[in-house]
Amino acid sequence: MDLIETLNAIVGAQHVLTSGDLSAYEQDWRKRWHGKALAVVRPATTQQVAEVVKACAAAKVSIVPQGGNTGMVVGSVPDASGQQVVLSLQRMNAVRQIDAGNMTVTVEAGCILQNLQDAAEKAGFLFPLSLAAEGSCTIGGNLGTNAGGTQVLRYGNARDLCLGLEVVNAQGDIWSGLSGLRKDNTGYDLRNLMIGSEGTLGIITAATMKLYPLPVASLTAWASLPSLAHAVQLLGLAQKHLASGLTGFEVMGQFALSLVAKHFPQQRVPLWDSAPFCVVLENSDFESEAHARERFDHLMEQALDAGVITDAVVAENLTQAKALWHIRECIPLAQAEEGLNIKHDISIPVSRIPEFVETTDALLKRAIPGVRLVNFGHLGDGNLHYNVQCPAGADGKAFLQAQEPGVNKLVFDSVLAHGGSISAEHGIGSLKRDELPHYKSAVALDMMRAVKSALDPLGILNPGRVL
Ligand code: FAD
Ligand code: 2HG
Ligand code: ZN
Repeated sequence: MDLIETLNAIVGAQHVLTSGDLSAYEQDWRKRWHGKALAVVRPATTQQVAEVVKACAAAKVSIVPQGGNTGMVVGSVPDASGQQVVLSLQRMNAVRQIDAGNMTVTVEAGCILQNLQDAAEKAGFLFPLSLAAEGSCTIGGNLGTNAGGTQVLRYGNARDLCLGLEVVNAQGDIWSGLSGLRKDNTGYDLRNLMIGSEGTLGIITAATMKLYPLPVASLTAWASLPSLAHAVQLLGLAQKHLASGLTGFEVMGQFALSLVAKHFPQQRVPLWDSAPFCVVLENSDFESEAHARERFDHLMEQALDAGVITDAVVAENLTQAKALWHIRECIPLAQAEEGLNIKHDISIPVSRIPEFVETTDALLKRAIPGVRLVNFGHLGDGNLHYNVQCPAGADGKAFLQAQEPGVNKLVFDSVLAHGGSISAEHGIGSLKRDELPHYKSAVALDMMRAVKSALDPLGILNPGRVL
């Protein structure tokens, strides 16, 4: 039997896609890469995933695990050879169990993040991982990339929310590690090795994740600020006044907001044209709405009096709060509408972010007259999206071709000089693979290669990604 026939026998021929329009599986979200798959295989059970891996290993055919295909670093699409199998987890989307007493949920890898949030809420809990792609990204992809998003400041990233995994390894064996344990010191931490490995060490088929109490009230405010340094000051004030009630703190540069105003005019972006930066912040309260409002109003008054912010609006109700967050979440979409751009998802100590931006902006503007800089992101986590858009009227594709390597070197060298990391939450994929050796120590890379060859000696799991 050839491989396709074997795969048909395992998952059913209707779930082995080899013809028709497969672009949803073969092209990345940003449309930067168009690959060609030997087949897209859609198993329904962990057992089927294991059999698919065994069949591919026997045929020496490599596998690209895929969830919602919303990744930002070209990690979930096949190469152009037409020889890789895309293993889509989308049909494995069940919420298997909610353990209310243990405050955990066990969920299959293909479950869409928003569906998991909804299931948790229905059971009276909060599942806090939250990102703009939550309507289509999956929990398997979130763990594969160790996704961050807008609540990391309070609840941590995908890794921090995970207690256990079920994984099919490169040999096609199933590791059942779906523990809901908060403590387990029985040797090497395989769970943490898998999380963030971008499909290169194993295929996550299910996970046990932490749940939290739902806050009684959540308030959102939007403030304008004279500079990024003032945003860092506001963060300090908010942490002091709200403590663990501060559940979100996002910064947005004026040009980033102007793109939302331009491409989504139906959204009314507050205060953007009056200041170089705006911040959206969230206060979650476990006492009452009145308590939340009192603390929030006090914070805003203090910030205004101290000249840290120039103006502010506090959402009156949930609809207004959602509208404010929606503006922030629209920035990547508005940037995509504006055209191709060079993305940098960087991590810098919060205290050094203003200096990083000032220095790097100046270097880029000198190197590329007219360049447009899109700054926004998770300031509370020291995670900035520092994206470079071509000069107005220039062709995005030609700009990328001519400038991408030079721009990356300039930005990443500056990140290194400011004690940062070239990937905060999106991962390495194939987009940043060749940059990694310049910014990660040779010793660390050697250890990573040793892990990869020990767990996947044939190199069949997502080759060419990360390493
Ligand atoms: P995919 O894109 O399908 O895969 C991503 C990687 O994980 C690939 O390497 C893939 O091989 C691997 N993978 C997928 N499933 C599995 C599995 N079951 N087992 C092992 N490996 C697997 N990311 C953030 O961190 N924070 C944000 O705020 C954020 N905002 C975004 C906003 C928009 C509009 C978009 C389009 C993307 C955003 N992202 C963000 C990036 C992306 O949504 C995340 O990386 C997300 O975690 C990817 O999930 P996915 O299911 O789409 O994974
Ligand atoms: C976000 O925070 C995402 O919105 C996407 O991580 C970032 O588009 C980007 O650069
Ligand atoms: Zn982000």
